Amino acid sequence: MLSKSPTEQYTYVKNCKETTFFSGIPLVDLSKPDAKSLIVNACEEFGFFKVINHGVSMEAISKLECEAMNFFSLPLIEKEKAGPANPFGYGNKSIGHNGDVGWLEYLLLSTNLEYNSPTLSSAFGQNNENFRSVLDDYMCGVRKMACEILDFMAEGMNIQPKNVFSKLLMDKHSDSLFRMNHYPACPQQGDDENIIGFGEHTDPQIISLLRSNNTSGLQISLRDGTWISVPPDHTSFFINVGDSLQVMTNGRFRSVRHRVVANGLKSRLSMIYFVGPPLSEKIAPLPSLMKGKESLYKEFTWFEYKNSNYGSRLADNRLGHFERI
Ligand code: GA4
Repeated sequence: MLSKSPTEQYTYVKNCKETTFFSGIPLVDLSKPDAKSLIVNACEEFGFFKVINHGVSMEAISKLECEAMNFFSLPLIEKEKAGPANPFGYGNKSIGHNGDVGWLEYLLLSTNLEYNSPTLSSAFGQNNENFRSVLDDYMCGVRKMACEILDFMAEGMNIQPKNVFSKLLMDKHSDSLFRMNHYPACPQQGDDENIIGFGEHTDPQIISLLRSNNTSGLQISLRDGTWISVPPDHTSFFINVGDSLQVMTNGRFRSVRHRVVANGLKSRLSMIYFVGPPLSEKIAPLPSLMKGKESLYKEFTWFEYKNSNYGSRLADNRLGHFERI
């Protein structure tokens, strides 16, 4: 159960009837020769796509899902031993440091497991070694898929070398994160309004790779601002373009605004790998994509992005600081 406090202010969104499942989400089969061009088109139009034949074994996925559910089923007092999520650990309802609240609990981790706090390990008790190895297996599989997708993006845009993006993930200083979100079923869900599980935002990183159980809730915003619901699919991964990739492609790829609404009947569990660059990496449009075009952004390091956005609210436009007017 989530802990409750009377002062909590959840956000609600209108449960518009048009927000039925959208059938037009781009689907990419990574084993097919058209994967590169489909990925580029999807990133330009939606900043979002679904991937099948991703190479991550269902066994690795199920084992981690099982570990996560065991953790989230613990009494709150036990889970809180792994908190707060500052910067890494267990968090409950509160997101970031500026008053954002959602109907969820979560674990936020560095993909570099040494950077996580000892309290996190202790929360997994004697099972810690098993948790680590299950998490490692899953992250290895997802990292491999992420590399393949990032190389396909570069090849699809004729950028050389093809590892321009994937080298940032392979760098030992890559500032990548892993997040497991648990959204309990929300009995207070109204007929006309939905409680927000995770408020609308864009991801700051390069790409994010999300896998969830079969519970709905994820919504993305289209170019015209319409919100559409993503049909859940526990066998596939969903890929988001983040702010950093929008900048590196000088706006050609779109960092997708997305959110999660709570489900009245079923709990949702999602696991997201956020591919981040090293802190010292300069984020700027790639010269090969400029061809005489003006850069839409001032150059910044990933550290500067994080630093200037530490105080932001979830829904803020974090690239605003770096846009050229
Ligand atoms: C959104 C994407 C990832 O979940 C995250 C989030 C981070 C956090 O939960 O601490 C942030 C949010 C996210 C962007 C703005 C700041 C930082 C909460 C928040 C209000 C882990 C990330 O990297 O950026």
